[in-house]
Amino acid sequence: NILDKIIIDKRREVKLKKSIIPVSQLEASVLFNSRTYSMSKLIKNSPVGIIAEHKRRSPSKDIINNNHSVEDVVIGYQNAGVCGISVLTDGKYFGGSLDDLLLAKAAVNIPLLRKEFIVDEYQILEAKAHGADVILLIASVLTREEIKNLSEFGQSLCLEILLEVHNLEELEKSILPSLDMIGVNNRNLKTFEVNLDYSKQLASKIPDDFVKISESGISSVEAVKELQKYGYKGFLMGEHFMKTKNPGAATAD
Ligand code: IGP
Repeated sequence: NILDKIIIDKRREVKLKKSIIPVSQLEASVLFNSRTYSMSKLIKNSPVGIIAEHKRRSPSKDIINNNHSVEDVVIGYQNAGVCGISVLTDGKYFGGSLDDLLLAKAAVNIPLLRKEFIVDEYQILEAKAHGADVILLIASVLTREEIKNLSEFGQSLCLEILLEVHNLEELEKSILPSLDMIGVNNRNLKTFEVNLDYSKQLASKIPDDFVKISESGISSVEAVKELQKYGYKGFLMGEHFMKTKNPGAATAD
């Protein structure tokens, strides 16, 4: 399946990067206590916590939007009043880059999530060095031990952690105090099947200490309202905005 392929590529990518820019050098470019924005607090205090995503393409949909500059998209999102922005930094499968994250950081002053397949602390240092406030950890590709180590490392850099799950087994193995938000991905990353029922089914199993996020396949106000009934405070939406002519304006609706 595609996810296994992505992870193999990621491990290779990190290894290569480490041989070019060693950890010590990357560490030197990180401002360890630089200011971060709390996405979880903004979402908790918002009536509708939208996290809008910058996504050019995806393995399931191919090209979604290739016409806009990152700056235009993220400024549009910020003007629309979203609680945070997710920036895809994977190049091969999603057409993103760490430069996109840096450009977003320079353009807006709301929380940014590095949307990446994180398998190594190195990528967390990169996230910090490029202006991220939040990192994503995907439970299906990490062991409990890895989730613990990576999330604690992220928090030590003042980053918040969004942990993504897709089923009960992943959720149960992942519950740790070092997480800030738990997201249920409505898309199965192995088959690309999308169903909001995944969020509905898992909602009651997520402890209340974590801000609940529903991710993927959300495209209407009705869907958001329905998911709110299950306790979801945050909604990660990409394609619905990106496929329009003006992603920021679509978000304002
Ligand atoms: C956004 P959508 O269906 O609104 O474009 O989904 C986001 O949830 C999705 O891009 C995503 C994702 C991921 C991408 C969720 N988890 C992990 C890459 C890796």
